[in-house]
Amino acid sequence: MISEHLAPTSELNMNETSAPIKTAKEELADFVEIFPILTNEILKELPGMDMPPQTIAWIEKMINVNVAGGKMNRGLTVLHSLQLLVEGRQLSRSEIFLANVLGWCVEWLQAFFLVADDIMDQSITRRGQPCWYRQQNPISNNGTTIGSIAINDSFILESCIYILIKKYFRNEPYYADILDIFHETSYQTELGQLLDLTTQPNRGDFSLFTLNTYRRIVKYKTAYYSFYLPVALAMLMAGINSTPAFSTAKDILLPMGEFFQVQDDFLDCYGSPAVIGKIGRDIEENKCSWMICQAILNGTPEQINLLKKHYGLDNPSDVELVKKIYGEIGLKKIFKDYEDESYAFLTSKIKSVRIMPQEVFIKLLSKIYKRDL
Ligand code: DMA
Ligand code: MG
Ligand code: MG
Ligand code: MG
Repeated sequence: MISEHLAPTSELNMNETSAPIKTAKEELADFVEIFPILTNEILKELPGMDMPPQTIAWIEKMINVNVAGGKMNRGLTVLHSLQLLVEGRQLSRSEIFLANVLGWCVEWLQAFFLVADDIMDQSITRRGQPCWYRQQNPISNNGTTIGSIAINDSFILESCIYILIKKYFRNEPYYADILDIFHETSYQTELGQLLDLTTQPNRGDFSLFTLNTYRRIVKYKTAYYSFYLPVALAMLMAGINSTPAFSTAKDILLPMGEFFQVQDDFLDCYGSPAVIGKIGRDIEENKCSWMICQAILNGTPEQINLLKKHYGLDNPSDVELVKKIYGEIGLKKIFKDYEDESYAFLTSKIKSVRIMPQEVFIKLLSKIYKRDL
């Protein structure tokens, strides 16, 4: 068992990371390498459950399309955090493998949410290809799409998490804790998606588009699963069981997740689809995005009235007008200032951490600061 670290860490230094045991490239290769092993764990149960070959092929394709091919930041964070939590001690091969299995479970969880999110957001592309629900149904002989079968596929992706956790962690002392945290995080994310989807229906009514509403949405829909979950899993693996350590982690990782979703909203408007792999739809979908909240806070009454008329319409000329007003209000500059402020805020918060290595948080922040995808 890895002992819980509670000693003060050295002065924060952005250029100083603990000696890498493997290069980032090798770490990524290790992570990617186990994906087919995990997929096979899922698939090999299916013949014994009397599933026909075409069903098994469906699930294989569905997993490959939706779980693989992302940035894998969330997945890699489990190993990176565990490595920093044990402070210099070299992890065993089996610890590395298990951390990466949990990392892939986070990626599976993300796939489960994204397949459903793209249906609910009526999105077009994801990771540079049509969203799963828009892809050709491989079984159909008349060109129909996967469509609403994707709803059930998202449930299957969720179930895979528990098959994998059971297979690899059943005998670990923290088995129940990781089950709990996956269940709790799923619920939090689902609540976030509900908040997101229920601020969307009343076009032309900006009364819900406030920063307070926004912050609640993104804490639940993004921050818990994307930032708190991977680090908390590493903490559980490291044998940390003090409530204050988890509270400290949450206190930093939830604001970091909020910052990440603000970037996502900015990129939805100004990111390049070729780079981010998805086509923005927040304006068309009348989303309570950070962009519209800031436009309302910074625009003139005339600009806000124009936005009320044109925001939330699935029509290129309305979208263009909204973006023109965003330009007039100077949202790019407002975002840049926000990014700098958030970075300073998070860095100073991290500097006050004593209960666990600050590097866990610095590493994550450095992965997302000034990202363009
Ligand atoms: C993402 O919100 C939240 C979840 C739970 C997937 P989003 O719809 O802004 O994400 P994306 O821009 O990737 O569709
Ligand atoms: Mg979406
Ligand atoms: Mg969404
Ligand atoms: Mg988005």
